[in-house]
Amino acid sequence: MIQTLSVNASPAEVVDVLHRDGCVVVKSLAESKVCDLLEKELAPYLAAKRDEPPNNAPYGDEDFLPAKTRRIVGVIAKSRAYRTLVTHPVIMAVCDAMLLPNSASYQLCTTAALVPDPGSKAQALHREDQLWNLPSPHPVLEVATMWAISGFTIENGATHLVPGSNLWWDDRAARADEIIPAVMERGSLLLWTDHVLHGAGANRSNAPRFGAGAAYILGWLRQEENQYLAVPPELARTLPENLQKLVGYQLNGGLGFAGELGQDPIEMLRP
Ligand SMILES: O=C(O)CCC(=O)C(=O)O
Repeated sequence: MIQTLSVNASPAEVVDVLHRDGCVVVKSLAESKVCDLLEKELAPYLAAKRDEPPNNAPYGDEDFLPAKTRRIVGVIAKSRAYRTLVTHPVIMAVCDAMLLPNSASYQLCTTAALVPDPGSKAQALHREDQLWNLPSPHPVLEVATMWAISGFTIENGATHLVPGSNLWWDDRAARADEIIPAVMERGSLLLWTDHVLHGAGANRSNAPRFGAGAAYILGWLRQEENQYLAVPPELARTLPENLQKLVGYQLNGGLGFAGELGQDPIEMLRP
């Protein structure tokens, strides 16, 4: 099963479950008005996606990018509500505990709205750490998150996860009975670590499933989404400092200087 914690759970409890199972749900963490605003802000982008392949006919048949699943990236630039969600104090505390032991800082890896429409197939199970292809076991490289902006149900394609697969060798395949849907109410948060097998479920309902994802990685890894182009300095200057840092405008030890040798890039954002 996927453990579900109450809104009052401490970050330490979340971290304990993540170390044990590799995944956990925290109930009702986002205010309804933040979910409403996110839907409103992303509505035009999602509407435009309906007209693009592979969402329009003829449908593709990709295992990793199933047809009829709309994806919006570069979400920091597109939604103020999303900026609130990605800096939620519970996520920051979990990332502090799970990522800072192996890096001086952490940063965003990807930002996405993930909307499987009715009729979308299940995504192939995969692991986030496949991006870097490091031999396992390795330290936790990434904490991934998914906010339920709609409810997540068995019917509408709740994310499938394999609890405990964070501790498996790469070649152990999941049995069908080990794959569990992360059923959660609107406003809840799913978190998982990089070695956990997971993927979007099939949407057999008659309404879209709406998830807002963000992944956080060690400060010395290459980001999957190029955040400096997704959030260029003109936009970054308008953001709070904690978000500027998460985007990547910070030093990680000796890495990432700009302007002068060793200079913290965040100084380039100051007037
Ligand atoms: O949408 C989901 O439930 C999971 C998506 C995912 O894991 C991915 O696209 O990498």
